[in-house]
Amino acid sequence: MNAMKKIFTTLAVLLLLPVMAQANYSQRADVQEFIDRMVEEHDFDRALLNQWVAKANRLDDVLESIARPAEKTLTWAQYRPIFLKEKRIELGKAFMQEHRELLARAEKETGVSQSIIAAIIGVETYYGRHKGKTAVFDSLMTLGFDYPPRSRFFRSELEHFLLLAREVDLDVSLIRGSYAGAMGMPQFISSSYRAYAVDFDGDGKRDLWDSTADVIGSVANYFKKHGWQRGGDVVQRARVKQAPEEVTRTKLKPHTSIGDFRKQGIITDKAYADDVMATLVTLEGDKGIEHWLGLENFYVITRYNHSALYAMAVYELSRELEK
Ligand SMILES: [Ca+2]
Repeated sequence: MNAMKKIFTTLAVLLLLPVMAQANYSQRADVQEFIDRMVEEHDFDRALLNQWVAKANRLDDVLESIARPAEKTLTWAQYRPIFLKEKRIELGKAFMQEHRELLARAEKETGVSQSIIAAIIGVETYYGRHKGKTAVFDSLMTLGFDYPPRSRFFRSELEHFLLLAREVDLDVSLIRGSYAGAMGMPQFISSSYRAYAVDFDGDGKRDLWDSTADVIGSVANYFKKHGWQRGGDVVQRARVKQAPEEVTRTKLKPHTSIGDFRKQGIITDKAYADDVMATLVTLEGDKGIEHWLGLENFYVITRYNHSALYAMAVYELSRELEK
């Protein structure tokens, strides 16, 4: 009797496993409300939405990743070597050489430096080599409906993703990307893809997977639309006569004039007009604390990824690519 019971229990567990992998999103009232809205506001087919949702998986590794992004857990000394490796620099120089005409045209039209465009693509996906393996629909369902701290944002991205799929003809169930739903060579999230991607090779499609031209044009357009200043600096190393009273978290947006920083004993070798705005960037480097002044273009890079470390990595890689 006990043996039989054990067999039945084992069988029940085996049968339940596939069910447990499914999240049963279809049964949930908040998911049904979302479907109602997609049908009413955007004229989606309810049966099709229900089909997708019924097959959606809850991805626990996505929930783990979102809770500890590298930018929030690493110091500059730990973060920098990930992106400033010899191989990434070498491949970046080859990328710039191969696509020099497209990069030159993008810079001419938008003012965004060629090396910054290449560095972004290098940091995001190793120049298109690592575009992400997570099913975007599953990750956005998971984050939209099982991650309360940012459910509003990710439900909105899910809405954009479905609209994008309709606009540029993507298969919702096949598209893969990062754990947070970033896609293609430049890792655009759905709302950015819809708002900033451009058709730079003129074939009538905005393809951020297979058209390097569209990718280069779209990254440049993203920066232009976020206020990139042609020829403007990103950051300058600063010397600090007396250490600031407290090391505060870096504010990404320039908030203090260079003149006021000078009065506080924070100076750069390069001379700027007193009224140029900057932000103090304090980093834990491998040789101790580093101080930098971030200018407007530093802030623009953080519109791509809201992190001072990210902007510094893109900047330093871009400098290497110019050598
Ligand atoms: Ca195109």
